[in-house]
Amino acid sequence: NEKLVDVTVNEETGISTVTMQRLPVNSLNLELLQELSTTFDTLEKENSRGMILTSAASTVFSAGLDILEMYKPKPDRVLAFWTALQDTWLKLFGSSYPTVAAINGHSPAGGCLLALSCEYRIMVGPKYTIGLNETQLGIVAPKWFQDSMRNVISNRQTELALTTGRLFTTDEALKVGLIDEVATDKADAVAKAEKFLVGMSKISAAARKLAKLSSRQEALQWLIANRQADLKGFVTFVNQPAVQKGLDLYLESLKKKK
Ligand code: CO8
Repeated sequence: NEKLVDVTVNEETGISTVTMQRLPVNSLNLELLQELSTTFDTLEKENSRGMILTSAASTVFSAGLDILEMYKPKPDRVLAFWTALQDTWLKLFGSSYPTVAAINGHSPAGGCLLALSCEYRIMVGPKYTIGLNETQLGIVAPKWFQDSMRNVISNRQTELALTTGRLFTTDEALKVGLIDEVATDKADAVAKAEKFLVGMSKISAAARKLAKLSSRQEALQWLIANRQADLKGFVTFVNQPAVQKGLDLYLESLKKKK
């Protein structure tokens, strides 16, 4: 079994690079989410000095949730799938260790969620796009997706981005604050991420962790308190005939692009 996530640790700096490698587009299926979740557990347990999240695909960071997990879903699997997504987010968004997304390609929907959950974003420009585009697919980003964006850009910009389902180009994302830096290529993005994390290592780990978590606590607490309702809401939602029809059409449109 090929691993869907590669982890390398720089012995000198202690920084881990976590590379999603579910080609071609790192769509988040149950197995990829479980591997990410386990990886984040390990980093937490080992008191990681910092993590860079990136992609092995050449033009895509992550295409978001695997639509095939939502299309004609099997009852047990869809429960495990959404639970794994909740777990992954709780661990990444609430990690003690510092996190940077080196966004080396397109990053729609769930891909954007992963990037937003990190503390710092560096994106390769100029031709890729990032955003929570769910409304363009006729679905609504769950509250904790929205909260993740609201933790990064203003409430006003979040509402505008969510209602329009906007995908931002690298430059647009920089302008609004959705990303922090632009890079010329993946190597440049990773180098900039390392620089950010090495800078972080000069700051008290306990103080930075508390500062991070106080900014994120409300969003984390909401999901922890509402996990079951959120899960039930998702399962009910995806099983609606109109939603299934929409996913069917969307899958067709992705295929027809060719
Ligand atoms: N899931 C499953 N398969 C996918 C996905 C996906 N998200 N994205 C792409 N694929 C497949 C394509 O169908 C294609 O398959 P095939 O080779 O069999 O035809 C293959 O991956 C390659 O895709 P492309 O040819 O489109 O690759 P490109 O490099 O041209 O484009 C993109 C890459 C830009 C990422 C493009 O594939 C794309 O836009 N994908 C869809 C992205 C998207 O809209 N994702 C949204 C998923 S929904 C989500 O994440 C949050 C939902 C929250 C649910 C809330 C409910 C309450």
